Amino acid sequence: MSKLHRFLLAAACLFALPVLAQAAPASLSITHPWSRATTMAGGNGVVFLTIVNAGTEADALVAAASPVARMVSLHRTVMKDKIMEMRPAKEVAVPARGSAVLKPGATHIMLMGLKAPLRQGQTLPLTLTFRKAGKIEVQVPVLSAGSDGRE
Ligand SMILES: [Cu+2]
Repeated sequence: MSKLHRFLLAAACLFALPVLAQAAPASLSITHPWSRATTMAGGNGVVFLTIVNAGTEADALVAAASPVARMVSLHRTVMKDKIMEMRPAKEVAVPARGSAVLKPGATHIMLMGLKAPLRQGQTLPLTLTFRKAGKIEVQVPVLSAGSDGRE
């Protein structure tokens, strides 16, 4: 192999990498992410969003992380004796050619132990980990404390 060939191969690899990285998570997209403002540091925050799967294979959200909280958990809300309770969810299923809606009163992402209060108007970075699609980064707008997500 000539020196020129080696150089061309190396150059081709350099250019090929970003293209591959973009092509991987194409079937999943995140729409309408939002969070609510909080009043105190050390409290908990919540994130809602919709995961749309345009692909023909089912996937699942298995973890979430954000630098704004000490721990991030997947939660679901259940009614027990007419009282709303939150339970950890191992994963959130995303059906093939379907979607998973995380919304108030149902499945949500809990930001446990906020390092600073979430302020209306800021955005927080969130990394979602899917079993098949891997990691997807989302920027989550923080709405008012009492928001229902429609503002
Ligand atoms: Cu919760």
